Amino acid sequence: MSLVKVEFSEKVGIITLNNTQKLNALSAQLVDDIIEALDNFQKQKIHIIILRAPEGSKVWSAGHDVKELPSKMRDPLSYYDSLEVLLRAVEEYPGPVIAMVHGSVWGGACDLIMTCDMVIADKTANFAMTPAKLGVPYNSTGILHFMNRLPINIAKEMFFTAELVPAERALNVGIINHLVAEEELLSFTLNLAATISTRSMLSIAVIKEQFRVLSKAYAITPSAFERVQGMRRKVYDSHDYEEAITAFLEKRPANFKGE
Ligand code: KFV
Repeated sequence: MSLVKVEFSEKVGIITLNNTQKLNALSAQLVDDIIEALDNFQKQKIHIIILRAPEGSKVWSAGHDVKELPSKMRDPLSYYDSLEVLLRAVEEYPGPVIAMVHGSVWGGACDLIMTCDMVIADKTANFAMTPAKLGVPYNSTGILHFMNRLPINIAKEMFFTAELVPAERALNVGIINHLVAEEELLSFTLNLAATISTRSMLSIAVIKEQFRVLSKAYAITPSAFERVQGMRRKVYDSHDYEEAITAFLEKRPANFKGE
């Protein structure tokens, strides 16, 4: 059974993450279902996608499925990890992908909404970037998503504290485009999609691709890349990584040692 619900009109497709029992944690299966929905919409030439959770969800998505993170000694966010595959599918969709957010957004799901082209939210929305709570060495493409979207001090605060950023502040710092009343969340998002749908989709698809290519146009030497990978490895080989994942599964705070 699919973990997403799909609906569409002429140019707008809606994908609802529909695994609320698991707080829409981004498991490999949920990710596969989102990607399949995107592929089908692309074949049907649906130009604009809205990504949402079911109405009234307290949690929009709990982020990467922690139970699917490797236990130790393996990069938890490698190129083919399900979250990474999803982020690329959203970035490469040849039309706008709009995140419509009611409820809290955690970790990898926060990266997902930052990868969407726009974010519309109501006052229940809040956003936490939690790898430091789980001892996870975040990957460089993920860091870049935040650098490209937010002032660096705000991105660092999110990563270092792992605390929820409430909706009003998320608007002020640029995480979200529009903060709207709860009862207007869907109509506002559909209106925005309707406006975009009157524009040239060819032009928008090319501009979106330009933003994607140019926002990643950073040069890095092979040795710098290998150094970063080596530093990340120290983290996923560490006591702290193993301890934090175990602590999450045992529903207790992690006891970090910094090694
Ligand atoms: N992965 C797997 N299972 C999860 C999960 C997750 N991310 N988040 C919650 N669950 C499970 C949880 O273990 C429990 O399962 C059920 O969902 C309800 O969660 O088998 P169980 O015991 O029923 P509760 O009881 O924790 O729900 P609640 O008290 O309402 O709290 C909700 C929330 C979201 C505050 C809490 O579940 C939470 O803190 N979840 C983790 C959020 C998080 O830190 N996500 C980031 C994951 S790591 C990540 O995305 C990445 C990429 N990274 O680098 O770190």
